[in-house]
Amino acid sequence: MTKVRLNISAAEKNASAAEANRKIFRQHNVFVMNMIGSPGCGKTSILEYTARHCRGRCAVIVGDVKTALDADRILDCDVAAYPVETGGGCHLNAEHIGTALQNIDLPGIDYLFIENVGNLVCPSTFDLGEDSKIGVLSIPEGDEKVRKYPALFSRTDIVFINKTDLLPYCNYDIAGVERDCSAARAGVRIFKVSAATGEGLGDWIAFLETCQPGSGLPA
Ligand SMILES: Nc1nc2c(ncn2[C@@H]2O[C@H](COP(=O)(O)OP(=O)(O)OP(=O)(O)O)[C@@H](O)[C@H]2O)c(=O)[nH]1
Ligand SMILES: [Mg+2]
Repeated sequence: MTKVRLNISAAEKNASAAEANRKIFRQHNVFVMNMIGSPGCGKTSILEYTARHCRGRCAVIVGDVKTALDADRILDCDVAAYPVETGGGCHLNAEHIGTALQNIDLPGIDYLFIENVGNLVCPSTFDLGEDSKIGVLSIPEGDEKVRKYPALFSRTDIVFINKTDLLPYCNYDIAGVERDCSAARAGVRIFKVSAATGEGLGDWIAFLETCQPGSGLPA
């Protein structure tokens, strides 16, 4: 007797949609980064700076529970932005990305940035088909977040420590956070930045230029 399995788990469904996305990204030689951090840590602000730099070579998918406010901020930078409203969902999944891809001019871009829903937990374990996950921390959140949210920071190739302009007003052990990031993921690249002043973002852009589509992060 042949058994036919009628239902697949949500995890299996996501894994196969992520694999399909990855295939499309490889086909078009697009480098894809999935940005994850708390609500308000500065994801859109960093992406506005990045988008202005990569104008004409990038697109941004912006996930939010409700509204297209952040996607509009990217559009104001003259860069293609695709809002995904999860309608209550606390993270993007690979199917959201697959649907958004149908509208994106992939042959015309080198970089695709994904801003996930503001959350340090749920987006961590959902593969979207990306090349790299980016974690975003910000100074006023407190300096223990990397230790508290290991599922995310064990998967991030790149971490931003944002809002460095607020360091004088917060008791934040930035060297300790850098050590925590490296302990959570060996070889992680850390960028200490202020999206408000632009401090540190030049180093990020220089690094981004070395990320060749299709060949992953530089060694
Ligand atoms: N002082 C300071 N404020 C910043 C910095 N970066 C962002 N902000 C402010 O922080 C607030 C949130 O920034 P966003 O870029 O919207 O943060 P986000 O992570 O995209 O937020 P969600 O999409 O809601 O999760 C805004 O008022 C920004 O102006 C920074 O480097 N320094
Ligand atoms: Mg945002």
